[in-house]
Amino acid sequence: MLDNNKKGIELSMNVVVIAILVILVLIFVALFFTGGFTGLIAKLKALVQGSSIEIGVVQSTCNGYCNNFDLVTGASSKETIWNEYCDVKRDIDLNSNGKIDPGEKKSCDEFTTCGSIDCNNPP
Ligand SMILES: [Ca+2]
Repeated sequence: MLDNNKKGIELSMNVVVIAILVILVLIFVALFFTGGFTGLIAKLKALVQGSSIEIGVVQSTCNGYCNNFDLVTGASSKETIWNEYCDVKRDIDLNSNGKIDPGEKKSCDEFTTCGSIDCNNPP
């Protein structure tokens, strides 16, 4: 009696696992045909590489540098932040097509404003 119950539970577990797999496959097929696949790959790549191409995320990174510039003391720290803000080109998916097109590499000062960092004046 108890054994029968156990088998029933194992069976329904299998059904649940298979159902989840089928749903995943369907999602992949749907993405493939809607062209969302390339976007997804680009996003996964960005996730793995630790760099984001979402403009909102890059913006908050840049704003973080902006806020930290006034907080840090020491010339070398200020210089590092200045470089990150003014010099480093970041991948930003401006037209949200999931990949970096020509002209979508920008430094922070090209798409955010920062009162405390003057890119014409290195520290
Ligand atoms: Ca793009």
